[in-house]
Amino acid sequence: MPKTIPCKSIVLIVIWTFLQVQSTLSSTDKEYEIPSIRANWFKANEFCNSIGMQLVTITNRDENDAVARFVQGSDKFSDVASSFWLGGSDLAEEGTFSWMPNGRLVRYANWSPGEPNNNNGTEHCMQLVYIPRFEQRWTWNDNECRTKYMYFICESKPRDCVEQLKG
Ligand SMILES: [Ca+2]
Ligand SMILES: [Ca+2]
Repeated sequence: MPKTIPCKSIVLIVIWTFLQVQSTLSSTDKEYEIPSIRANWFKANEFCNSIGMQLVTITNRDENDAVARFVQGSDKFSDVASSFWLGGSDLAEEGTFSWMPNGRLVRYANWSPGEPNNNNGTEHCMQLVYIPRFEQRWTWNDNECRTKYMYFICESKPRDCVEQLKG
């Protein structure tokens, strides 16, 4: 083994490692599931956790599209009107939405026109909506967290760094 590794090699190794980690973090790696039960937002969080997943987070347009495609392919989808809980809320601070599973602020957002409206001062939980007659196609609404009988979307939890490097 040489006593010193050329700097160029180190740079290449760092770049290669970075690219590997990046690729395992891409949104396409997420697995989604829509359980067969309907629930309020709190129970939806609990249920996803109970099956080793988490309530879905959406951080960019591609992910919103991926979730929409998944929902469309499921038997819980109605092309007349569909809504599903997402993992975001403004329960911690009114008007500031964050993703419950990881505590991150909602930066990318895809609200329906006029939403979030915090209707009656009691809407704090996010849902994905598909109601074509209202021109709402995979956009978001805030709704009352205790609204029952709502389907919801779970996603696989992010793997930690060690697991990612193992592949
Ligand atoms: Ca609110
Ligand atoms: Ca609303």
